[in-house]
Amino acid sequence: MNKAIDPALMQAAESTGSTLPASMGAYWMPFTANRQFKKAPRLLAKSQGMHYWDVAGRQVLDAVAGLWCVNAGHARPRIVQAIQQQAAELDFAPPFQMAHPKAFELAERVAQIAPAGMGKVFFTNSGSEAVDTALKMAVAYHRARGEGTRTRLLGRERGYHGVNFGGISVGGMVGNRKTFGLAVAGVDHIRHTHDPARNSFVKGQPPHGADLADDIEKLVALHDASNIAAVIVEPVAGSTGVLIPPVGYLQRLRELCTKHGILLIFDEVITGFGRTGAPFAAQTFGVTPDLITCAKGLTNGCVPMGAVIAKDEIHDTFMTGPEHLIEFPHGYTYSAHPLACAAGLGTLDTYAEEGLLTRASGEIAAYFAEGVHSLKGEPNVIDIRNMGLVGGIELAPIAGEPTKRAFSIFLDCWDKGLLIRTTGDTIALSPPLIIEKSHIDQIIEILRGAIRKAA
Ligand code: PXG
Ligand code: PLP
Repeated sequence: MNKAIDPALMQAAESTGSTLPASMGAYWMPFTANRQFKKAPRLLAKSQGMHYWDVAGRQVLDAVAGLWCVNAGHARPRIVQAIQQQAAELDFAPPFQMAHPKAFELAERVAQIAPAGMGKVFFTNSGSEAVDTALKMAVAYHRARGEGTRTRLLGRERGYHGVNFGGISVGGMVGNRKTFGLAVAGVDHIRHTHDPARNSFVKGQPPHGADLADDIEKLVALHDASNIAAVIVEPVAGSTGVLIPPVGYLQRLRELCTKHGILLIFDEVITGFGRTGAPFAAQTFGVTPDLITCAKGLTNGCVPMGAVIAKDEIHDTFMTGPEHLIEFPHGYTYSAHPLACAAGLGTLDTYAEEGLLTRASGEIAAYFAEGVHSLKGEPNVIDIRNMGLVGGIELAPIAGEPTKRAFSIFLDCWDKGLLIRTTGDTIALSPPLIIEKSHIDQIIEILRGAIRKAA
């Protein structure tokens, strides 16, 4: 297919000085209905603060921080400058048996805001790579300490851990798994915590479901703890539709992992960098895992980067044996890329200067929660969930056509100048942490109209 751009869009773009591609045929788009999209493309041209502009010059309010990543808002000067300067100064540095100063600096800065005792940072280029790195680290750690039989991995139903083979194996979103064969062997899943019958329309953490963590005991009884390396969960599940952990659930997971010598991995790709009101959700919920995976907000989404943050003890376990040998045979060509490190430092400076990493625990989050929950009672709204600056609005699906209602709301919002995200029939909101009350009012008003229209 070598599809030309719609002439009307072409004309609108020309009037704003945007250059459109001559053809849309070659680009195979990720997680997109390619043929549908290319018939009516949504093309972005510019971003600033809380907004995007499309190629026709239309302003769009960004209620999802791009894709849960632009936590400090768009085109922030410190980050822009850092990237520009870095590109001119040192474009690439080989990461194996070589390094550059900013890699060490960024690792220190990340360790400073991580939970106490989690002082070691391994860089990747995405959340998916961070997840696969953490899973390999867990298995290798047990082997390094003489428990090489601990190779099994546990995930959770409805989990999203990126798209690489390790990530989809521990992940629990059937659409992302079912078409890709066997993937990684030796994986089991504990039950998810979504329980609308008992927990619907609860603000913040739902009261029921801590006992679901006890599924770990069942799997230990089945396989024996001596065969289990790690369990990975998102503290707040994002991609699957914003699932908030029940009161006591994460604490219970921690207890059981400690009891059985299983590593606890928090996948904080979405929750990391201030989304829940603290630098990491581990701090929001007062539960320290053994490994944290993160990405997105690490560089404000400006340059691809992810990381695994490890407990000192895990790192130190690898640092034995002859010093000339590579302790962890793993890494990416672009691990700790200079542009990403520069962007990360500019990002952390911006977060610190503006107090953004704790802003989602304050007044603005309370206002956001009120706004989101004010949609209760609108047609087809069957549940509303929130935490920090994350909101999930679940809709009753159109009979026999799941996802269609939510997607029609997405399209309607886009037409009205609002970018939201939908997954299944849940609308997810995760605005930049710089959001003000007037933006929240605007988001809720447009969304309310679109929900009514889709009834
Ligand atoms: N883990 C979690 C918890 C994530 O949310 C990843 C891993 C993978 O990160 P990368 O950088 O490889 O994409 C993510 C990514 C959505 C959506 O619609 C969310 C993500 C990705 C795509 C769509 O909510 N999160
Ligand atoms: N495939 C080939 C043939 C390679 O040489 C490399 C890296 O050198 C890779 C894959 C991995 O690429 P990356 O390090 O960017 O993940």
